[in-house]
Amino acid sequence: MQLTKFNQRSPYALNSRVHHHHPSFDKTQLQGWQCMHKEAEIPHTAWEAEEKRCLEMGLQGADSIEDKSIPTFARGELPHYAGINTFMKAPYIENVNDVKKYDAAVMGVPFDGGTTYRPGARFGPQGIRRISALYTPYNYEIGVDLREQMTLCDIGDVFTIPSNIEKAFDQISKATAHVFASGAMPIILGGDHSIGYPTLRGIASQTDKTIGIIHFDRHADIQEKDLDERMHTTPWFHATNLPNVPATNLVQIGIGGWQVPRQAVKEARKRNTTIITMRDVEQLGLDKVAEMALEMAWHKADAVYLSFDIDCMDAGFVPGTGWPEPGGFLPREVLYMLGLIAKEGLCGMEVVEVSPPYDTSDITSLMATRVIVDVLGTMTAHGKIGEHKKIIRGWSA
Ligand SMILES: [Mn+2]
Repeated sequence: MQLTKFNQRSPYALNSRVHHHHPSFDKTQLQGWQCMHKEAEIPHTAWEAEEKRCLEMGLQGADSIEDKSIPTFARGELPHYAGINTFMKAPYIENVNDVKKYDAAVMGVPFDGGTTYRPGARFGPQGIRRISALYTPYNYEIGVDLREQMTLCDIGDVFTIPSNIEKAFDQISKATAHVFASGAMPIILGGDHSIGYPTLRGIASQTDKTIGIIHFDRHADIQEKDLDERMHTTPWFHATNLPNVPATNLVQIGIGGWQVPRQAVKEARKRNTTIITMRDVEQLGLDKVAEMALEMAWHKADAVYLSFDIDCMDAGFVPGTGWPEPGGFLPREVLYMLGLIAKEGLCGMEVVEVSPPYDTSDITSLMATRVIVDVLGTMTAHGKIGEHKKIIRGWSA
């Protein structure tokens, strides 16, 4: 081997490499090592059942196919570019009465009649479902396989009324109440943020217990009306008027920038919600902010609902949204914080303001998918799936 003068001096040259045998170095301390070994403990039972079902329904593959688990017609998870997409190719519950058989149900709310700037969030559920097919149900770092450890279905979309906000709200509340009362945790794909009121109204109608809200957003969304209607800038005014959804349990994280209307600030002040800005997040750190948010949302509450506006992330990461605002969260910051919040349990969640017509390379829809699967993964890892059932009025398992 010929070494030039240059690479003899280079730290990358073979001769100059110094091996620092640090006495405290221990590769088993790496999360990477621990996760590698944890995977061995997760069963493959549900996967094997799916493979079997796919062969039965999709015909054994052609003779030349060496992998005998491959059917002729794509069924189930594989391949990720094929098939009819429900959320993560979860079973489609055509009969909504079957939803009770599942731990969690994805429900689309294709409504953007509450949008005051860019429309398009009515296509959010379709956009999110399409890119969600990219994912496997296993997560290396969380150490869970959703297919093996919980049951998820896709109940399809609510029949929303595009030109009538109040009728759409009534449909959304009825649908959310149905899913929640069945025992399945509602996972709601928006839709614009106006749906935050009817989704909570649906859940709150099925319990006598108190619900707190953790709300990720750049916008406060708590004024009474906007453009003379209950638009996507208003959900928390109306939700926190519900008797069992106190405003003092509303924690709003990431608020700031130039799109926070003064009437919203006035209302937040009057109702004593908790607003945490990006500056607060920078100064206090992610762990402390999550701890504070949990403390306030859960204060004398029996359950917490997560309302996640995709625009809480910096506009550069989420081009496909209704009201983009620079200066928000980085994806890995928000995903880390969601993990801290989800491990205490949630009674439902929504991801709103994904507008696929403005999206680029499905990046915004992919972020929304990621938010949902990280929450489900964390709840599964911490034994919180199904815990919300105890607040359902008249629930007996
Ligand atoms: Mn927003």
